[in-house]
Amino acid sequence: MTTRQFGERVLRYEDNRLVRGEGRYTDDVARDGIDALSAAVLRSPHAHARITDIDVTEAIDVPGLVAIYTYDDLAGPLAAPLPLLIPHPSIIAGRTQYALAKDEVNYVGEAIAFIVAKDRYAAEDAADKIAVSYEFLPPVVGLEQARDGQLLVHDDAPGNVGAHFEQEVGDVESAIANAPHTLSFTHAIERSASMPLEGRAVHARWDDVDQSLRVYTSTQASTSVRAAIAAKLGLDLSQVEVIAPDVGGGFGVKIVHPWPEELLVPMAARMLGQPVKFTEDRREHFISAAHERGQIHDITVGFDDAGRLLGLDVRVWHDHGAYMPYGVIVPIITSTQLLGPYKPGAYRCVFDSLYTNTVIVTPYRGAGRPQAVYAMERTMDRIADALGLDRTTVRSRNFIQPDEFPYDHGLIFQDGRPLIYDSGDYPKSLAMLKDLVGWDDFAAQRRIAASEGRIVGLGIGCYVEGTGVGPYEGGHVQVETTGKVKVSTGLTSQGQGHQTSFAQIVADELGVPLEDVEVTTGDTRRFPYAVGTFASRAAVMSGNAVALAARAVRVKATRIAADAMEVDPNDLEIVDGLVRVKGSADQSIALQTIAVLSNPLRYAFDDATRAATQFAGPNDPDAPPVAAGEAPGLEGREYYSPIRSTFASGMHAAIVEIDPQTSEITILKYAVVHDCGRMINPMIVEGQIHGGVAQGIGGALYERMAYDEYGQLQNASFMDFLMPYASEIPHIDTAHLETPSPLNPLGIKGAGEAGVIPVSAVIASAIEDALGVRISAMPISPSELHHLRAAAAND
Ligand code: MCN
Repeated sequence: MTTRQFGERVLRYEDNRLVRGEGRYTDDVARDGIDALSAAVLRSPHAHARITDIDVTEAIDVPGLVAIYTYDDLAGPLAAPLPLLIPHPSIIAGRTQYALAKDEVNYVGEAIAFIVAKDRYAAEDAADKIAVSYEFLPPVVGLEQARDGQLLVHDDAPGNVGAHFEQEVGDVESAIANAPHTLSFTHAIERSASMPLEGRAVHARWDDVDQSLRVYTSTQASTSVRAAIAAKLGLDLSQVEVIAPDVGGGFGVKIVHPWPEELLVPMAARMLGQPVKFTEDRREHFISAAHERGQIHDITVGFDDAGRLLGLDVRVWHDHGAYMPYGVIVPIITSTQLLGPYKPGAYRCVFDSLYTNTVIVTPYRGAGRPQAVYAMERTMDRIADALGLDRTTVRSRNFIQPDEFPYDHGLIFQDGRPLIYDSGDYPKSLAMLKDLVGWDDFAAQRRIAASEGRIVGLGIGCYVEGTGVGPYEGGHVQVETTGKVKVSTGLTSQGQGHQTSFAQIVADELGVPLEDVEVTTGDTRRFPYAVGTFASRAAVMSGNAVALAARAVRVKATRIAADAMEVDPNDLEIVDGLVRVKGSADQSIALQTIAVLSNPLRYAFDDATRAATQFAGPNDPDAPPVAAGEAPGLEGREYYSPIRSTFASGMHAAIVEIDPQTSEITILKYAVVHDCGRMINPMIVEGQIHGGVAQGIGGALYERMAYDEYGQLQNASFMDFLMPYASEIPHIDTAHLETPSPLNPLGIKGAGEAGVIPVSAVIASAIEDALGVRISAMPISPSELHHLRAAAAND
């Protein structure tokens, strides 16, 4: 009997190959027989300068050099700036960079020249010999300087404001003016970045006979990269194939499409008629990929004696670096998703998105939500402090209740649609979390710890997260004549376990064993139309699409089987890979046989399959015909488009210990309650959450981009940019609540970003609880905490 796979803790079958070192990443593609030329990029050493001259005279003599490209070599659409991917009415001055700097550079790391040589050594030697003359301009570094507006990044962005946005629900000013209690404070979060193990990499080959490009790239969105390459190189889509082979992590940074290198490598491959590849090094990743998180939030809140919100006024200052390829998606998410599980009374959010002479900002796992949750949850803690209430009491008094769904905040979401929560049970999540972390027993634990001279604190953070954003994703399911089921979907995997979870869905829909299902992602040859992997959308979007495609296959299989067995299709069921008359194991026909029957040519020519199908070929009068208008083959292709996003939610709590002497922060316990609707694979969901929490701990305690006043990144290596090791990550207790989404057939909500979202809020809450200090900026290091304690002691 085939067991049900949906909801099972199935081991990820893609991992076996990867942990054996048998993964095939973009940089490995060059080993396929033909040696690729190697590319290096000459990057700006200055944060802000005009380029007055580029002299390649000395570089062209470097042995092994093949070509040097600068802006002047870019032709047609490639000479125009890169696209602004998500336009938005709030954008006042939307600047994007050129594939190679035209006449100015706006951050250290901006690409100036693209050098192709027989190997990377020669390419870098030649890059060293290119002489660029600059006229220096003063850089704008950090939000304070950008806000000040004395110096400008771009002349056409006065005050460095790239975008300004306001949303208001109710009358915030009078709500706050009439509130019995008000508080005002500022919270800031510093810049950080995703650090996938595999950096960006591109490999391209031009086929002169077919006049076509094949591009391998380490991306989260191969179909979008394909569209960008075709548009920028003036090719038809049908002339470009983009394949994301194994991708060693993305975490958001690889959604950007296209990176300059994703255009320059194919351009060079086409011009030179030879394969070309580029693989960035870690320093390049720091200084020329993307960052996120840098925001300041000024908050004023009005509330009643019970701690209920009456009005919330939030002013956000967002640092989006030198350009805005993704528009204002990050601050829009902050401003619309800040409310989390709460009813705010009146709400106003105003943001300014500011240019600085630093690396561009694009969504990084969580995308604006860690900042939003940090601002909101710190507000909740302050209200609790002000009224002397338990922090969970204040939260629960403001929760949207289970009978209030669908809940409409009256806000417009980043996709231009109303922000409506579909389902959830926040009071139940909180009750589960309190049990899991031992909230009510903590006072006793604290007393025991104090008697031992130890300082401990308990923190909490709650969030709601829009997931599964549209517009669409597709799935293709085909039963092969071998009986194997091939599934493909266009979005790309970077380690999320899509192969296993999509196989689980299809195995159930077709009643076949899991091991017979093989899933391909991220290959435009297999599936040309797709959007990409971001915004925790794959499970909702492609999960439902492959389910719909499998259902289409089931309908077709049932029709063919009904014809072959001369029964009513309504009397048939699919069990264990057989289409059979309900309840009768004797009258059945294997899916594999149906796959053969669905292609009449095949059984006309092949004795073995004729024997298996018991028909003498398509001319056999008893053979089931292919229905008029029906395509041959046992396959289905379907697309899924959601009405709107579905809202996952969760609550985290942590117990921290602070070293009385050194102020070192140790996380003793971490607890998560998470609701992503129906889970396809709870083990994968937990893996996603645990990875996210680890990333969040990095953001809360260690990771920051340390720019100096000249716009030089001082910690652009793993020696200096601190990431937590396994030794810093505690055991994470996880419990699940499943409130199915009513918006999609499988009832799924996304899970891929959830873990990271509330961690800074939780850790700040726990440290404040331990020490009674106020934390207004994250991340926080032991030395910063030490100074805070000293300042508090002197007050
Ligand atoms: N899942 C499930 N049941 C659910 C929801 C999800 O079993 N109800 C499973 C899915 O089938 C999938 C995984 O959990 O295998 C994550 O699904 P989903 O929430 O749809 O997220 P995506 O697959 O769209 O992944 C994107 C998300 C984002 S936005 C970032 S950033 C991120 C992340 O996932 N980057 C990652 N997780 C990552 N994990 C790894 N290893 N590497 C990255 O780069």
